[in-house]
Amino acid sequence: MRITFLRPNIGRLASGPYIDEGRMEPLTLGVLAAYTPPDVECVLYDDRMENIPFDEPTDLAAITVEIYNARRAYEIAAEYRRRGVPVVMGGFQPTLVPDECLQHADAIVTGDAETIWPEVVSDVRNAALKRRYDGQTDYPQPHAVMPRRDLYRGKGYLPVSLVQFGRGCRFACEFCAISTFFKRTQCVRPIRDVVEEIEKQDRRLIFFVDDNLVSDHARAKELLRALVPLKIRWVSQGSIDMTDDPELMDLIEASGCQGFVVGFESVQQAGVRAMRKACNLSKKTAGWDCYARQVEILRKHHLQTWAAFTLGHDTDTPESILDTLRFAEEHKFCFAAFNILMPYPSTPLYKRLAAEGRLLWGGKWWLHPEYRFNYAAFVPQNMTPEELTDVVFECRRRWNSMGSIFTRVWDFQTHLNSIYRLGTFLVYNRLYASETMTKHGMFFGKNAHSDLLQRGSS
Ligand code: B12
Ligand code: SF4
Repeated sequence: MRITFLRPNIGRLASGPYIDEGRMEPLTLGVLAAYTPPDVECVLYDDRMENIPFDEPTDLAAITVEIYNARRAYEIAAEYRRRGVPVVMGGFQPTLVPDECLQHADAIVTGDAETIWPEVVSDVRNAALKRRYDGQTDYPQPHAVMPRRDLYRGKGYLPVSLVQFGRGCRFACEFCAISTFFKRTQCVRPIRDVVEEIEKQDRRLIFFVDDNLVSDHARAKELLRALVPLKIRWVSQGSIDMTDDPELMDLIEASGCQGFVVGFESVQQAGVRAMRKACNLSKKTAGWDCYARQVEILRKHHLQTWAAFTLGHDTDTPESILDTLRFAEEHKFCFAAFNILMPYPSTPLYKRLAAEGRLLWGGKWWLHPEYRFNYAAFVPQNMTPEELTDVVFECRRRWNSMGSIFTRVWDFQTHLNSIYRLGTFLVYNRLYASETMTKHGMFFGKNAHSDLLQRGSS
């Protein structure tokens, strides 16, 4: 028996195909392959940079689907199903929008799949595949199973190993798909499993793909203490309330952290309150200092912060969005993501905007043939959708200019603290700047004329 694991690309540029130059190893598929019975042959194709050999014989196409690659995933599924190969989909889209995915797949798996995946494979073997499987695990990668990293070889991924400590987050930000998917909880692996996995790595640079590594400070500290002797460098995602805990910050630095993706989201206190981002409203700061105290603590620990913003909240105006750019430049962050606020299905934000009649693109922007990456997908309160798209693009354009990169590098606490950090700043700023500008306005899917929206909404 053979299973073909697939990671779909997002889409295509107006001028031709899009190849993701900053692609990372698809940990999801390496984990699934590891839970596949050993007598099954596993092959992996990554649509982000290689052609999928649809005619190669296989017994099952297993596709990981998130909202941005859903359109392309459905095209890939159609190719396999036309050839009589059953298709199973799993990931965020099948979990949060199951009915839509069921129209394009023979079966879906919702939630975490490690425990249920062997049953799916067995059902395929016995030609008894069910339509829906609801997965659940107490924690990621149970029984210390290690991802099949051999499947990544020769595919040109960035030289960083993806590892997970946990999944989920305890906060409840209005717009967040994580909070909806994991129901405001975080589950973590036994620390000895994480340490063992890192020790088996050739690489010393680790990306913990956790949604919020510091969701639970006490658990995070246990992990960090175990990381100190490993002498690795690592990056992850984390909420800014980490800066309220000096012991945690010391351990973060001592264990080799290079920086976090931090969701600042907005520079307006009213906006942060309205989106219910509790972790950004520090009780230790008297009044609103616009993260000044927290950023200083991150800098003191030499962290190269990737600041993430969601722009277009009801409190935002074009001017307040440009203030976000000024804030990011003033603090000389290493990287920044100026994201338009996106209504992800099943989130409280999506439901509210739908109830207020403010969703664009028929409410299914991810399927619309004319929707383009980084365009507004709802009617903002204080500007037109076009103005929102334009002002966010303006932030990206200015942030990624050579002038901005040159100005931001001058921070001896962070980017100029070591040759390694300077290298990170220069190499990845160039890469991300080029990727960000290339991807802007790309179309979803590969085929301009497929009628997925009609089918998706029927
Ligand atoms: C790491 C990561 C990235 C990395 C890329 C990783 C890579 N290999 O290329 C980076 C930082 C580059 C990135 C980029 C983006 N990401 Co991202 N990313 C993640 C993150 C944090 C972890 C993914 C991961 O590896 N998890 C570990 C694996 C083991 O878990 P898993 O993927 O959930 O898979 C399990 C189950 O879901 C299920 N499953 C998943 N697929 C399948 C398939 C089958 C067949 C089966 C049976 C089961 C199954 O089984 C697995 C084991 O239990 C997720 C959040 C998350 N918790 O998953 C967001 C997430 C997937 N990303 C998201 C987004 C929006 C993006 C971007 C679009 C951001 C942007 N605006 O540019 C981009 C572009 C993504 C793209 N399509 O190319 C969203 C998607 C939202 C949604 N509703 O779908 C998520 C959920 C984060 C969020 N805050 O909402 N991302
Ligand atoms: S802190 Fe981050 S991961 Fe947690 S709910 Fe808010 S946006 Fe989502």
